[in-house]
Amino acid sequence: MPTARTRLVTGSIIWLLGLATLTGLTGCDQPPAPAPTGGSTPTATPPTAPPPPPTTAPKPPPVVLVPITNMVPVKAGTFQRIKFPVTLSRDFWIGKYEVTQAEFTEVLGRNPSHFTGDLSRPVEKVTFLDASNYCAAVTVRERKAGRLPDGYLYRLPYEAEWEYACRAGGTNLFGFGDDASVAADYAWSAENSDASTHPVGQKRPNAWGLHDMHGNVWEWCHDWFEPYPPGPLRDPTGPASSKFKVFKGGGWNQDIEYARSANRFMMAPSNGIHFVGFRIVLAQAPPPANPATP
Ligand SMILES: [Ca+2]
Repeated sequence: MPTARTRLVTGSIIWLLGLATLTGLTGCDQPPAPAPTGGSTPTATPPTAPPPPPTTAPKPPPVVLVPITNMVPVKAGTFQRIKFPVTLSRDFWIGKYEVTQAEFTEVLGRNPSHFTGDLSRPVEKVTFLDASNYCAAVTVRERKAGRLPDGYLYRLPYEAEWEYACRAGGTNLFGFGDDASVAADYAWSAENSDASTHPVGQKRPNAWGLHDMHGNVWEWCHDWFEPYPPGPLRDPTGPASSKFKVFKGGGWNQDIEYARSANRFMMAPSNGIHFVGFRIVLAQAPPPANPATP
């Protein structure tokens, strides 16, 4: 029979076990329940979207060179100028015709010519500066139009380029040979011009397809005028400075003998006269260096 003391001890043990159960003290290896946070309901965190790729402007398509109408490609090469060879190391383009009054007027908005009435005549009474400004304006226009890549430009021909194109591979006095009696087929000169310019391209072209290289109007070149350096030249661009600029090719006002490929004349760059015009070149820029020897 349990005694009263035994019943008291047994009852206390049962009471303590019940208390432990109610207060959660059922084992030290159970992790504590997480404490509620502010009473709010936990929510799932949405997955983070990957950052967008860095935005870069689309690359513009490369500019493809599109020469203006009537530019004739000329291959690099060598020609004989008096005693010495002159080498042009890079291809270029040159105008098939002298620049017309229509072209000049369209680009610069004025026509300085003496012989009016037909805009297909070559422009004349242009100063060297007028001619250079025309080339610069065409360069800007073509660049804006996306037809002229960086590194190319329109400009006046260097004297060596002009003579090389005029000779068209020949070694004669004229691009058409040495026989001046056939000159009337190729050139407007004092003998047949009736003291006037004529619309460009009416005479036969030279072997490279260029018209009026002899006659009609003389043509401004880029170079300052000085005697040529004695010796072979490679890509000559003329002296650094002088009083006068070169013009070439003869014109309506003078006999055909003055239109020889090698002949040259000169005038101050600020002067314009009614027998001097120009044609243009398209080439890589900057211009080639000017070493004294190849
Ligand atoms: Ca001419």
